[in-house]
Amino acid sequence: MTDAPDLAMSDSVLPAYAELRSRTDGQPPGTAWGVFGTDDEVGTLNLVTRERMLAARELVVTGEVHSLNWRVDLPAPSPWRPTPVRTQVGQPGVGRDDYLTPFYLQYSSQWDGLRHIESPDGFYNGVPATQVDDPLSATLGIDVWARRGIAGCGVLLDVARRCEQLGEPIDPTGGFAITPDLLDDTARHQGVEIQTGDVLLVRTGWAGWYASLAPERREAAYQPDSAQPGLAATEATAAWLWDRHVAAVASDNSALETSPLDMRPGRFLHVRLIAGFGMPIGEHFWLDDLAVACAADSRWRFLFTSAPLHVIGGVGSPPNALAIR
Ligand code: UVW
Repeated sequence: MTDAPDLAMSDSVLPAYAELRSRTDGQPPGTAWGVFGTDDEVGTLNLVTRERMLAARELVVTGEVHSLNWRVDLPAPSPWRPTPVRTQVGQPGVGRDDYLTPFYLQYSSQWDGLRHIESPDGFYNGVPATQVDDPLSATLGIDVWARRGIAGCGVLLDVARRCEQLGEPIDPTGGFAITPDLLDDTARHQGVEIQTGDVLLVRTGWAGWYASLAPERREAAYQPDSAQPGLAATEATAAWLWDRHVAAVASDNSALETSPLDMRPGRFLHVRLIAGFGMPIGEHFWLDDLAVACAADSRWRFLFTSAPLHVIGGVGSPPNALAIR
């Protein structure tokens, strides 16, 4: 928490999305550029303050720890990145080392950092592409979050479970779009409130379904054009996330938003969240075990911790995320 402000930013200081949308101060409408400072490289993680971390202590009741990291080699094969293979080396009688090849930092469970996505106006806070692509520059690197660490309140919205209860289970191959109304309905039904600075986890059920497939069926199940459930890739979703002032949002699918991705201007949620708000997006988080535990005692809030890898100038990172209840 070395870089965290001492006190929570007063919530009244944060503009509503409607204000971001209609801003006329020279910054792109719909972005949060400048809200956390013109040179800020932390983004919405600024909202995870010491005060909120202290509040998160109250959420630890039973001491259960749930790792939210999926196996580093799942999903496999991926249509986007080569699967890491572990090689063990060493000296018999002495010890062993091992390494992954290749080690894409955004293979399995991952944070998409602020260097991941470029908007037509540049990267988060107006950082130009030339700076992100300059090998001598680490601006917006994942190392900023690594040094800070992420520790605060987490909240799970188990949308997959809610849809089952409604008698309309989510088809993991159908591209179902989770709307703000459904997020609100899920929260209401769980009796939980999203609070400023929360790390929001959204369970679609995709990773659990994928993991249940026999290995020989997985390649067909995950193709570049495969449909997956996810957040509706709309401005309304971005507005909902901003107006709840979540610090980060993660899910158990491949892209947080619905797949296949629509990268046309205005249709790609990644751009609004990462480049626009400076909001970390988590993907391929393993949420099934946590969801079972939360449903068992109806407690959906927990202490959330994540230690991104300290890769200078990194674009993304495994989250090393834990939910502690
Ligand atoms: C996918 O790999 C689908 O998304 P991202 O590039 O955000 O990891």
